[in-house]
Amino acid sequence: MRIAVLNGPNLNLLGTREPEVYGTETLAQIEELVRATHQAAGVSIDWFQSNHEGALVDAVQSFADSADGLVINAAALTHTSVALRDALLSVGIPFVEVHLSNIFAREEFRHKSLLSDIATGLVCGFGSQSYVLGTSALLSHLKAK
Ligand code: CA2
Repeated sequence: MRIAVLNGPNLNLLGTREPEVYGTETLAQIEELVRATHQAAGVSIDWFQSNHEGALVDAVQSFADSADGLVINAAALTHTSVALRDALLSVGIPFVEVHLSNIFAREEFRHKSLLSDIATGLVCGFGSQSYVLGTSALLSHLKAK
């Protein structure tokens, strides 16, 4: 099984600022946690982060024929990006939306996601565990198919 985990703008800053909202772990530490979680099962994981919308669209397209599923924390693009939504629709592979914070308990503009209604599922509010839960749920979903 091969999955890709895609991360959007500013997530490269994790662990350096706003620890009260996003925790103290860096994105590299979250990547290690996710890799360690699925290592024994022999899951292949591609990990990607970009601050650029087009680069994320390119990444989604690039995994169309090579990944069984995607996990995506699109960060602020979650709330704005029709391009990312269209890319995810066009590749047609299952994806799980994840967020560190509970987007529904924050400012109103974060309550709307352009991705949730086309996602297989959504995990938010559990910090780095959102990634562990999201990747685990995606793998269970893919195995059951
Ligand atoms: O909770 C999440 O995972 C978010 O996707 C994070 C995004 C935010 O725009 C979404 O509404 C919810 C923000 C990512 C920015 O990450 C930072 C990390 C450290 C310091 C500053 C920003």
